Amino acid sequence: MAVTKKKAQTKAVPGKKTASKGKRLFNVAVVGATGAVGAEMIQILEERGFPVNELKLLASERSAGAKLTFNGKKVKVEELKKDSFKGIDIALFSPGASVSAIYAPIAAKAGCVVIDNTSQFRMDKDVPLVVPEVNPHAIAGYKKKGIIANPNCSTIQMVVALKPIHDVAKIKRVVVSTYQAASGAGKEAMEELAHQTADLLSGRDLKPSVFAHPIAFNLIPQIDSFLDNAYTKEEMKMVNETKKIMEDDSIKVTATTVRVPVFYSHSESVNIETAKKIAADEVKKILKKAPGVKVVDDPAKKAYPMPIDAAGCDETFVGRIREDESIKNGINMWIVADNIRKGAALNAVQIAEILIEKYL
Ligand code: NAP
Ligand code: 3JN
Repeated sequence: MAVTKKKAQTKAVPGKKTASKGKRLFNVAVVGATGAVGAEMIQILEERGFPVNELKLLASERSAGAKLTFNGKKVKVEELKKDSFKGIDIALFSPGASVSAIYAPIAAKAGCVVIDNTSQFRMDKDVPLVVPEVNPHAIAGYKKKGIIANPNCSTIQMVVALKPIHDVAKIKRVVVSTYQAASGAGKEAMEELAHQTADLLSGRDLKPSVFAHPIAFNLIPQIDSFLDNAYTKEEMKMVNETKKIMEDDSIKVTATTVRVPVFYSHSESVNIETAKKIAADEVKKILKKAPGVKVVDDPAKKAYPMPIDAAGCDETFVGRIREDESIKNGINMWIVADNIRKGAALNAVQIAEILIEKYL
């Protein structure tokens, strides 16, 4: 498949990176192991030396028997069943919300801690919604249901950049437009983009299947389904999840989410209005010190974050930082991150790292 993804870099992102001798090992299950997010979870567990004893790979009956590689060894994929979680300490879930709705509580009841990548539990008041750079303390709340929720990818990269600014200048309002990669819609969506690109250049008819419209050489201003208020679910996820993670219901957020013909990395144009005046240079200074953030902002050198540079990286890249001259206290910026890594799999593994270090 015609994807561009660099070798993963694992710098500047908080959390434990290597297991040292004598440390406890954990039995880990990856649910949705054959998907775009699941495959990245397996890779990140390996890259960061997560202290795994047994790795259990679970998917639907379609994939049962397939073999995936972890730490140089082949591991057989098993069909997800009610008794899949016996002896498991941590389960990383990404099989879709309807499957998590059934199996995450079963896994939690079997005694493991679930870190769920779907939207199923994100707004549940008894389930912490965590971005380690922003609200790691919230992980403590996992004990109520045995479940920790991973936010939506578009929310994660935005709050990593906004929280350090909020702490200094208090953000009153956020206006965000996203440019979301095809990988956010799963591995079949990436194949659709690749095939449509070839078909279009070869003069063949396009047959949309995952997306409602052709994605090659196009933009689709709809991600997920529409709600009664004319926003999409993806847009309202950004609104509601931002308030919960930042622990501030007063922040006003409005979003427009757009699918673009890019394989990896979501980009976001973000405008903020702050209570306290903050200059662009001060924002740059704050973000240069912020955990998990890399500032790429040198207009003279045409340096700004781009999806092809962020793919395969762990950091959230921020650039085009400038004052919004149309209002008193406004800042514009451009935020890019690998949606499958920081937007999903890496964030989940970082949560697991804090969990074993502080709570298990
Ligand atoms: P994907 O590439 O389509 O993979 C889906 C995975 O779920 C596959 O492993 C699939 O197994 C498995 N699965 C599907 N139905 C199942 C069932 N009934 N029982 C067990 N496993 C089942 O999708 P993806 O991109 O990895 O995303 C999966 C989910 O992760 C999404 O639906 C979403 O909830 C979440 N997600 C979250 C973010 C985020 O923003 N944090 C980003 C992307 C995705 P088979 O191969 O056997 O079909
Ligand atoms: O489209 C994207 O770029 C991100 C998609 C995330 C997603 C896709 C299908 C179902 C989600 C999510 O994480 O919110 C869900 C879901 O769990 O509802």
